[in-house]
Amino acid sequence: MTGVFVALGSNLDDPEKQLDRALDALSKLPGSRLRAISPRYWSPPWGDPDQPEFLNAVASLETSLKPLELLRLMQQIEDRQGRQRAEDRRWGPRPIDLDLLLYGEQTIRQAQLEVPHARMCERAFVLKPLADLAPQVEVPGRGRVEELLADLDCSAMRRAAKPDPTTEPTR
Ligand code: A4P
Ligand code: MG
Repeated sequence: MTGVFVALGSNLDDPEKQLDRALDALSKLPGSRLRAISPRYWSPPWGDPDQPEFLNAVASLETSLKPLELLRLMQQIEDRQGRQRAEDRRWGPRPIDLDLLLYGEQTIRQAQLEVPHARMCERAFVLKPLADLAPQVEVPGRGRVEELLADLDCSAMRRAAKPDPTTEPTR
């Protein structure tokens, strides 16, 4: 089994429910176990300002799936939740976005999959919930999560009222 971290983001069609649904689907992935879920945070849209705020969280899993198998199943979850892939609008609104942040300590550079996720270290809405779960974890080639987060501005992020994290932090 390999420890992996998945980022969840939603800004359409009831984001709280979208995250609930995606987390339920992640908990049912074959050969995998959902270990922990971070608190959720609201933040202004990054990259493309003309859209609603996002709700973000990070999930920690253990899996025996290979990286590309896991990515394919994550994309199935996005498709089931009505994700439309607008080719003309990068960083646009979506009911659910699942990004594979870290897959063990591996670095993967393939056409369909880049791990660590290419933009994760510039994004407080990714690093903050990741640091809630795993502050000491190393982003290969970049440094420890809590140190990377210290360089980012988290002032626009608001912790969602509910739900509280369901499990203990993992290291
Ligand atoms: N891909 C490569 N590496 C990965 C990976 N590690 N995880 C490929 C997931 N996918 C990966 O993804 C495009 C392609 O990336 C996939 O076909 C896959 O093979 P996508 O999900 O179809 O497209 P996307 O998500 O629109 O593109 P992108 O550039 O990944 O968008 P982002 O970076 O996810 O940005 N602001 C806030 N506050 N919170 C957000 O969550 N999200 C976005 C979306 C913009 N602004 C945001 C937020
Ligand atoms: Mg994505």
